[in-house]
Amino acid sequence: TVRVEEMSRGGYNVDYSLYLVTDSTPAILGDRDLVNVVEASLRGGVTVVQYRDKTSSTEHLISTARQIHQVIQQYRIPLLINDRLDVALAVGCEGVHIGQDDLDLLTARRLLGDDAIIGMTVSTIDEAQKACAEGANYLGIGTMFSTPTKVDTKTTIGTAGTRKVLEAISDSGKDVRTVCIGGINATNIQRVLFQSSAPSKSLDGVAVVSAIVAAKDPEKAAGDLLKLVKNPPCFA
Ligand code: TZP
Ligand code: MG
Repeated sequence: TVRVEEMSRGGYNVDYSLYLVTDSTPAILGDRDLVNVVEASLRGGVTVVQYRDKTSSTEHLISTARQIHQVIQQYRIPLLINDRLDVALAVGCEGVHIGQDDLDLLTARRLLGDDAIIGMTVSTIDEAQKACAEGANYLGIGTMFSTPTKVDTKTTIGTAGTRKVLEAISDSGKDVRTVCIGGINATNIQRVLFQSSAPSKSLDGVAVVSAIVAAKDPEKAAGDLLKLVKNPPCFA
């Protein structure tokens, strides 16, 4: 597999501005083809893709991840797999995203190696500090707002909670990247970025599912979101 230079060393140079998390359920994907939707979002400008599919067979996960990886390499951006290290290893993609209930970070690092990108979902300061100490490359902080996309969310932390997590990790001494996730769309994305960022540490980007995957035109949706992330307004 070709690991482009920008993605080595745990993805140090990865642009996290607009992080797409996929969803294959009919409620969000509809009857469209996931690989086509991902391709459209790449043309629109997403900067990271996480393949997240909680229901398909291992065989389907591996074949879909291979197809996405094939496409994404032309854009020189990373493909990460949700939960499934076995799928990431089988495909030879750039890394994984794990949650608090998945395989632990130190084990994931041992299995995937130093060059892999390993991200973790955190919703509290304790979880964030632990993930930093254990060498997460980035944190997915959330759930920001309640969202029909993930109904098993226990707590929503809002912009104030996200900001507290950012403040707490700003002195961890680790160069960890951060994105927020949950209920973020074109209407609230700029306010979310502005209100969540602490003086000592800003978010590096925003992760979305339905704002792109459920959009009528995923390419345009991604392009519009990217513009909003890259052109922060002045709220003062
Ligand atoms: N983790 C926390 S919220 C969420 C995940 C995977 C889903 C976010 O979906 P959406 O459609 O962007 O609100
Ligand atoms: Mg998980």
